[in-house]
Amino acid sequence: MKLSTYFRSSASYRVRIALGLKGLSWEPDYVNLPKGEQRDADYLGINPQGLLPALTTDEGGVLTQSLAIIEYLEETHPTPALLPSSALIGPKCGQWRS
Ligand SMILES: N[C@@H](CCC(=O)N[C@@H](CS)C(=O)NCC(=O)O)C(=O)O
Repeated sequence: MKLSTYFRSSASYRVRIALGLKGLSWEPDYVNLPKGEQRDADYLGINPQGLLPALTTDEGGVLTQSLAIIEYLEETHPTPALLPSSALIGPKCGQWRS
């Protein structure tokens, strides 16, 4: 899978943390935000919103929005789990999402 990312993008960093915790390998697609590369036609073809991150799956699907990408990673690679399975503690972690 390929992650469109930039080192100073906090939303991309969330996804990189999840990929790292799950031990998944990924190919970087570096998009330089200060240079405005997120508005280049090539990147708008991946994410018309012009925002990072975007994940291109091995099947060629594209996901945007860091939390949606993380949910996809959790669904497709459930181990190790990112959230505790406890009925109370799992949703408590969700309280921190924004
Ligand atoms: N809610 C989105 C936020 C995406 C976002 O705002 N990304 C920033 C970088 S952290 C971006 O691409 N900014 C480029 C711009 O505003 O032109 C997510 O979680 O993925």
